[in-house]
Amino acid sequence: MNPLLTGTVTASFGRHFEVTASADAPAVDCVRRGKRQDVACGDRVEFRMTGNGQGVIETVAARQTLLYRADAHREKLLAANVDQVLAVVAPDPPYSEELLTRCLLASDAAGIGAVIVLNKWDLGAAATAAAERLSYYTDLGYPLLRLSALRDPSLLVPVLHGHVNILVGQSGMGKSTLVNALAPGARARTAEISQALGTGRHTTTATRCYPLNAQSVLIDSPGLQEFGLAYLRPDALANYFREFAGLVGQCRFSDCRHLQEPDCALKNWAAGHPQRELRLRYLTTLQRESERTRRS
Ligand SMILES: Nc1nc2c(ncn2[C@@H]2O[C@H](COP(=O)(O)OP(=O)(O)OP(=O)(O)O)[C@@H](O)[C@H]2O)c(=O)[nH]1
Ligand SMILES: [Mg+2]
Ligand SMILES: [Zn+2]
Repeated sequence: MNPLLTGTVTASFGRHFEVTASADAPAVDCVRRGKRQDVACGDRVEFRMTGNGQGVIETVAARQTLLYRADAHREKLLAANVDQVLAVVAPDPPYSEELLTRCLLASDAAGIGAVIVLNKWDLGAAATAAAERLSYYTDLGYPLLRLSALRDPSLLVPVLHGHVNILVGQSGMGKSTLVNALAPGARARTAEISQALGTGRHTTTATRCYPLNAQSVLIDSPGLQEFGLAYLRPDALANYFREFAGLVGQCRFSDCRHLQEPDCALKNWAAGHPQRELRLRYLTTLQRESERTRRS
């Protein structure tokens, strides 16, 4: 049997992984031993070369962080050992505030710092309107960067420095365009949204690490349409909504689900404020999803 080697997963294509042993070694195309689905881009692994110049991943090292999503049926790992999430949104195509909320919750739950990147700042009034709505999130403490990947992404350079960063967001937000603008030598495929959606496929199909410099990495990921958080317990969810966390113990009923109960501190606080009410609806939607998963 070939010897065990150590390396880092530098790209993940569903069931195939690119493993890189060192900066000057060629990446090895690996599969996971036993077809287990427990490997993510950014994982440190032990692998063996197999006869045909390919490899098999034998073990996955303990992780510092894991960003993942899960619905009732399965888990999807986004990336391991990342320490900063860039939640990328844009005015066109319009971003989903619910998806953004879910992405921020996943980051908070994983103990990973999140920054909101409003891309396509060159789009004028629509971009300004998006920034106004996003001020709700800056009030919660999430940093917001407004920039144009096409014109000038340099605001991101100091933010990325010293971190393992992942770009997360819907298709068409400009994640790969940012990679191409920021990572030396990167040539990630990008496409018009009409093209991407017209074929029913997202432009980026793999999660891939791009080195920025000796201290920093930028990971590109395929556009998301949904972000299941079934792993967050129903009664713990409110604690991940930064504006609701401090109100949780103040409802009249200690087991309040913040739906129809009287004297609900969350509902009272949100009443008459559309964006707060929207966030409360996301919370109750997530609670229902999580409860359903636990019953099934
Ligand atoms: N006007 C404008 N268009 C941009 C900007 N950044 C990206 N785009 C365009 O948006 C489209 C989508 O960009 P991509 O980088 O492919 O988007 P993506 O987020 O990687 O999409 P997926 O890989 O499908 O998840 C392309 O046509 C880009 O040229 C920007 O700052 N301003
Ligand atoms: Mg892309
Ligand atoms: Zn309540």
